[in-house]
Order: sequence, then C-alpha cells, then structure tokens
Amino acid sequence: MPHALIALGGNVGDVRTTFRNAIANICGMTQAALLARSSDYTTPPWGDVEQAPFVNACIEIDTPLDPHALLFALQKIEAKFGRDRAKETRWGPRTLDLDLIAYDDVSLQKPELTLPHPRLFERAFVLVPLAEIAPDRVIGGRRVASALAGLSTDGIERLPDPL
Ligand code: A4P
Ligand code: MG
Repeated sequence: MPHALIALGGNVGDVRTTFRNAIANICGMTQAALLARSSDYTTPPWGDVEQAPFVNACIEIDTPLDPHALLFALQKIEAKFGRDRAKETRWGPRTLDLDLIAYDDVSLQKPELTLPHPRLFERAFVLVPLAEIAPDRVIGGRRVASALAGLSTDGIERLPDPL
C-alpha cells in the first residue's frame, strides 16, 4: 500500500491529547496502519503571527486512499477537533493542523494539493519530528536528515513520552 507522511501541529487546547485522538481517527477513517509516530516536540511559533508555542509531531501511515481522498479525510478530522478555517488567520493559532508532507514519490502541483509539501524544507518544526522517524527518506531529491542539518532548531524540544 502507498505510504504517506503526515505532519501534526497545534497550539490551542490540550494539543497532545488532540494528537492522540486524531491519530486514532486518521487510522480509522483512512483504513491506515500506523507505521511510525515521532515524539511530540514543543516548537517556537513560525511565521509573522504572535502566538503561543506549538506542539508538533509526524506520523507515517500506509493507506489505500489516493492523495486527494487522504487530504479530504485529514481536513474532516481537523474540523472534528475544533478547527474552523473561517475563523482563523493563515499561520495563526489552531487546535489541529494536518499537513500531507509526502505520499510515496507522488509529485503534484495543484493549489488544493501540492506534493511534496511546498514549505517542508523551510520548517524545522516539521523536519525535526520527521527526522526522528525517517532520517534517510529522500523527499523531492533531498534526504530528510541533511535538509534538517541546514536549519536552526533553536527552541525545539522533545517532550517526554506520556505515561
Ligand atoms: N494544501 C496544498 N497542499 C497541501 C498539503 N500537502 N497538505 C492546501 C495539506 N494541505 C495542502 O491549508 C491551506 C490549503 O493548503 C488547504 O486548502 C489545502 O488544500 P490550511 O491547512 O487550510 O492552511 P494553513 O495551515 O494556515 O496553511 P499552511 O501553509 O499549511 O500553514 P502552516 O504553516 O501549516 O500554518 N509554527 C510552529 N512552530 N508549528 C506549526 O505547526 N503552524 C502554522 C500554521 C504556523 N506556525 C507554526 C505552525
Ligand atoms: Mg495546513
């Protein structure tokens, strides 16, 4: 089955509990098996908006859904966990953001779905958890661990595993 890498982020509410429940929903709604899950990390907010620190993590799944159907399912899950795009600003606070980072070696350049994720290599908050589960994966011609080596990871800290 195809493999997909998904980045999770959030900075409103009990984000780590949201992640746990959202991952269960992802597996249920996309008929996916969870192949890997990174630790959770606290990360300084990225972008122009003044806001609380984020929690970020990454997972790898295999799923029979095609990329568009998978993204649609991820957006439904975001909404289920309180995300309301109509009320938020771009790069602003949110309960749950699910970004599709890569889907096998598929390359797509559509506004509603760009693969691999277009801003992946600018973002240590994605690459740090990704490098924990897939350091040697080559995405868009770049090895994850090498791409991370070129970015600052200041302020990013691994959170202890929950009991
Ligand atoms: N879209 C296109 N390609 C993709 C893809 N590969 N995966 C489209 C997911 N979505 C994709 O997304 C906007 C549109 O992108 C969607 O309609 C989708 O069809 P969105 O999730 O509604 O908007 P967004 O999340 O505000 O935009 P974006 O660019 O995903 O923003 P970010 O950067 O994810 O923004 N700082 C830290 N430390 N950690 C964070 O997680 N997150 C943000 C949020 C800002 N700062 C952060 C973090
Ligand atoms: Mg997003």
